[in-house]
Amino acid sequence: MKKVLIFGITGMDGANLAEFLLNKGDYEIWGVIRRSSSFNTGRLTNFFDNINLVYGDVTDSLNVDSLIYDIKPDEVYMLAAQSHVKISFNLPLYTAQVDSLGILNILEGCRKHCPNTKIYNASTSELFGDVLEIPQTELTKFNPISPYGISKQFAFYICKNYRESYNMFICNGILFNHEGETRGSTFVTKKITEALVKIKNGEQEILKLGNVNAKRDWGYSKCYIEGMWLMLQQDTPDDYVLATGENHSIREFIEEAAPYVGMDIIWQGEGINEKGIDKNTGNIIIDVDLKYFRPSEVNELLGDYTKAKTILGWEPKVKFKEIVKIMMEHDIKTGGKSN
Ligand code: NAP
Ligand code: F7E
Repeated sequence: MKKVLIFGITGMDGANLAEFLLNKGDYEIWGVIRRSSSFNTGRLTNFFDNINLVYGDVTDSLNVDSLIYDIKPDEVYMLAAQSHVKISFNLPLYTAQVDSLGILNILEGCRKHCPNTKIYNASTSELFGDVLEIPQTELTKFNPISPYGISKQFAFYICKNYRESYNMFICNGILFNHEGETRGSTFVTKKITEALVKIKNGEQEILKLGNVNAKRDWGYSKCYIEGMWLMLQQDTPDDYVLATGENHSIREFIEEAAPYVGMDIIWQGEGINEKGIDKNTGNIIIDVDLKYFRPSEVNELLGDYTKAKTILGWEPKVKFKEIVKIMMEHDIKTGGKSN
C-alpha cells in the first residue's frame, strides 16, 4: 500500500481526493483535520471509518514536521488553505501565514525526513489576477491582485525552488475554479444554487450578490482531483494548468440554474441598482449589494489545458451546463442545506 497524506482533507477537494484514492484500492489514506468547536468532517461521512485522521495545522511547523516524520508518506497533497479570495482582504496576514508558509513547512518536513515523497501543491488561476494574456497557460505571466493570489504566488515559487534546488518531486497544479455538490456555501456557485432552492421553498426571500459580470472558467472538482493525481504519477515533476477552456459570467450561471426551480430570470436596472426578477412571478430574486464587491476584482479567467491534455492525457469531462445541473439537482434533493 502507498501512504498518502492529505492536508485539507475536510475541504471539497480533499474529501473528493480521499474518496478517489480509496477507490483505487492501493492507498493508505492519512488526513489532517483541525480542532474545531463544531463538526468539520461532514464531507468525510461516507468513508470516515476507512481513513486515518490526525489533528494538525499547516501553520504549526512542529506539528507538520512530526506528522511527516511519523507517517513518511509516498505522496502528499497540500490542499489546506484560507481559500476565500474576498476574505483574504479581511485577513491578509492570516492568509499569508496559511497559504504561503503552510507549504514551506511541508516542503521542509519532506526535505528532512522523506526527500523522495511526491508533493502536490494546490496552486490557482488567481495567480493570473488582472490577466496579461487570454487564454492563460503555464507560460502566462502572473499578476495576482489579492492577498490570496499573492500568498499563493509565494507557494508556487517556493515549490519550484525546492524542486530545482533539492531535486524533489513537486508539482504545482494551476487549477481554475472548480465546483461541485460539496462546494463551500460562500463561493458564488453554491451560494446561488442553495439560495435558489431555498427561495423556491419559501425559506429565503432574496439572494444578495456582488459583481455578476465577472467571468470564470468553471470546472468540476471530481475531474480536477484526477488531474492532481495524474501529475504525481509522471516520471518527472512539472506544473500544469487544469481548466475547461470556456468561461461564463455569474449572470449566466444564475440564468442556467434558475429553470431547475421553475424560474426564468430577467434583469432590470444597472450597476448596484440591478435586480434579477423571476419573469414567471414578477418577484425580485437577485439583488446586487455593494457588500459583496471586492477591493479589487479578477474580471475574467480563461484557461488553456493543452499541456495537461498532451502530457497527462487529462481532459475536463464535465463542463458548465452539466456542473449547474449536478449542483442544482443535488441542492433540490437536500433542500439547499449547507455542507
Ligand atoms: P476548501 O473547501 O476551502 O478547503 C480548504 C481546506 O483547508 C479545509 O479542509 C480546511 O479545513 C483546510 N485548512 C484551512 N486552513 C488550514 C490550516 N491552517 N491548517 C490545516 N488545514 C487548513 O478548499 P477547496 O475548494 O477544496 O480547495 C482546495 C485547495 O485548492 C485550496 O488550497 C485552494 O486554495 C485551492 N484551489 C481551489 C480552487 C477551487 O476552485 N476550488 C481553485 C484553485 C485552487 P477546515 O475544514 O477545518 O476549514
Ligand atoms: O467568486 C463573484 C466574485 O468566491 C467568483 C476559490 O476557490 O476560485 C475561487 O475563487 C466570482 C468573483 O471564487 C459574489 O466577485 C459575485 O468574481 O466563487 P468565488 P473565486 O474568487 O474566483 C479560485 C480559482 C481559487 O483559487 C479560490 O480558492 O463571483 N461574486 N457575487 C461573488 N463571489 C462570492 N463568493 N459571493 C458573492 O456574493
